[in-house]
Amino acid sequence: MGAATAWQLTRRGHEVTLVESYDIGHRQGSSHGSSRIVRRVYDDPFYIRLTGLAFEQWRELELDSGAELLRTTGGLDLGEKRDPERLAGLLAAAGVAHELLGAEAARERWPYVRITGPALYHPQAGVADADATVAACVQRAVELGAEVLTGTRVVAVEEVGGAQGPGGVVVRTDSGREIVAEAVVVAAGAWLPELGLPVDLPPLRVTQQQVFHFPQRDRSAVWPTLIWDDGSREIYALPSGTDGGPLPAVKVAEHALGTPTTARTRSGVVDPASRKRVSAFVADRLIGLDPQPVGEATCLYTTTADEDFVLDRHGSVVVVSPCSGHGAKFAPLIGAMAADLATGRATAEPRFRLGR
Ligand code: PYC
Repeated sequence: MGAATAWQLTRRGHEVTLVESYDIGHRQGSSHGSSRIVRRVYDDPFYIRLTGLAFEQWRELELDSGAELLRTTGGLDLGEKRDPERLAGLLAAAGVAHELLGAEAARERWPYVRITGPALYHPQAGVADADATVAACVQRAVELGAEVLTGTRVVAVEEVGGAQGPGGVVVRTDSGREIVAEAVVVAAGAWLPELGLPVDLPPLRVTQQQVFHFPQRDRSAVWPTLIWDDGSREIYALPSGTDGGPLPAVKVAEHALGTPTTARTRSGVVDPASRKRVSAFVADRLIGLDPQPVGEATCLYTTTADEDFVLDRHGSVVVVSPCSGHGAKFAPLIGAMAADLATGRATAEPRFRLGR
């Protein structure tokens, strides 16, 4: 989200300094890896509309950077609790192309998935390469004049003239460098509570999550993205990209059931119980995959009580990106919204306010 904001601000002609504690592409947060789901389906018209705006921004980023960041695969929504029929109604109301299939027709079309109920398919879904997206945003921001300070930790953010004034901020870093700016955009995800910002944050739950990569039995099969919620578990799956190794693989994970932690103390060790549950799901439902994972990784979710994002401005501080595990698909759009807040072009969307 920080890289996307830097890209959006520099292309509008603003002077930007990007400060990163680690290196670009590090694995200490929520943005690493080669695959994230992009989709139109949500059980909420507000987010369905936002996904449409996000796809427009993805196209702009691909055009501007010349990088291919999205791969269209189509997406399936399955399971009683996910309720494909209800979701189809919401997509129809929003004018989003989709098909609702019965179990038999769906099994015929995707024989490598054991589908036993209605299936919602929408063709616009696909996979974003998260690592390539961060790299493209940073590269374009640098080409457009941004300065990038990596390996540089922010130790304090101080409002000039207090939180009420439009006085700007001083950002102090562990290298001794101080950056004076009209506004600072803090997109620190799980690290946000650690920063001691002069802002009241809402309650945030940081969890360590894990993902697993399973090899495809049929290397030529084109897998859609999948979200499957049968009431007992919510599983998502998507083509792995390069993280799955040299042969085609599918990334599968549990959306909920992460381990509560903090950015500083997380173990980075995969929960074996999650590996067992996900492998059992693969053996039972994703029958076109070998249920023995060939790769795995951990990452962090930072989740608000209502699972909406935080994207708001307090004084000269713009807070972005507790994204509750569903923000990646919006990255270039969130960058644009953060840029609007930082430059005073817009006020916060009520659902994304700090004090909602
Ligand atoms: O928002 O599509 C999503 C998603 C999938 C896994 C985590 N978030």
